[in-house]
Amino acid sequence: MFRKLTLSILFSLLSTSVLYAEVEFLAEIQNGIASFSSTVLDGPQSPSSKYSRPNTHAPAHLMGAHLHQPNEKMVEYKYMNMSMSGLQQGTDVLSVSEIFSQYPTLMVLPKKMNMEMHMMHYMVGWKEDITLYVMPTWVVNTMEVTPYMDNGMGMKMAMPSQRRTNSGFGDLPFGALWKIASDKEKRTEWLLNIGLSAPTGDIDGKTTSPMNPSMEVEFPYPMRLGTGSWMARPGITYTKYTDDTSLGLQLQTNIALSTGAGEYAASDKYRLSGWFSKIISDDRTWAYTLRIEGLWVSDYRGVDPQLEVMEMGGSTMAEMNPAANGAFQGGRSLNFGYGIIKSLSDGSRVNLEITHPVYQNVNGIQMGTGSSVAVSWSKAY
Ligand SMILES: [Cu+2]
Repeated sequence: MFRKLTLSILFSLLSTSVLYAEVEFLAEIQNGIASFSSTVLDGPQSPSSKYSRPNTHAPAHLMGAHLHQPNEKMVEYKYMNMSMSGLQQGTDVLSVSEIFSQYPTLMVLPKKMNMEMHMMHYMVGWKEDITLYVMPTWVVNTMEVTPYMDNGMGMKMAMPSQRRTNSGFGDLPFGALWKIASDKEKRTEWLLNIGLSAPTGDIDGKTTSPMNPSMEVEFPYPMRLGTGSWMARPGITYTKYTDDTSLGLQLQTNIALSTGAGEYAASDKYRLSGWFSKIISDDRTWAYTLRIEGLWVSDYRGVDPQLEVMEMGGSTMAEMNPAANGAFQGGRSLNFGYGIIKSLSDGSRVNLEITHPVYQNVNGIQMGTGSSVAVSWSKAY
């Protein structure tokens, strides 16, 4: 009885003191963070409070690199356009005859492709160190393909190229950005992105077969609007600020959690970015950004039976069109990015970045990636 009483008194004393310590600790951290954020985000030499410092935002292709104060919201419209053309294997650009000698069953070759995304990015500060976000995306994919006909003597003749477009809502990324560490003196912070994407993008869209206009076939993998699976999108970002510059390092991933409704899982993606940004105008409203990016993309897991099992005239779609082959989707690339960020007088920002590959190594036969543009307008309120 006595022991029980002592224990319960001890326990309640302990928990009270722990609770107190915790409250004090939290208050201290939050004060620290508040003063840190105001120094970091507005900068000691801001010309006027109506302009925000341009380079607290990452280059335009990235997200998940900044937080908002509790109850502060941000809306952003972002447009991205990526082009692809040419055909390569590994790092080599191949001619059509080289491709046919290696893959005699192919009948359709992609010529060029354009992937456009219109994104509405909404962020809201929830707690001092947690910001929530959601990013509905409208996707427009356009591909030009060239069908080939056998001339009966083992030669393939090119037919006129055809263009296909597939557009609609893509997958839905959402999640939380959590500041796990920050240093007021050194003006650094670490953000964790606890992100997911819901498979809201259509993967069953149909088009007419390039070889037979009276036949309907499903779009090949790169033309689909979504991945078909729930994706985990964990990321981690480190940033460091000085009065004029910011430095960032980010690992952002996109990993299929399971094979989705289409019986396949789309590529897992790992993107490692390092960037440098500097304010370049006296009024502190212009900044440039320089970025280097390493991208690693896996092939698809599993296969869509419509593309890789079902035969049409003795061949599957995957045997006739490299874009329908799940083993021809991955690769590695190294990209450079150049951008500018401009703060406007209403507190909003315009952010533009152009990237281009300096090295790319694709799995199987794929189009080479050309330049990519991302431009956004964002405003916090
Ligand atoms: Cu934001």
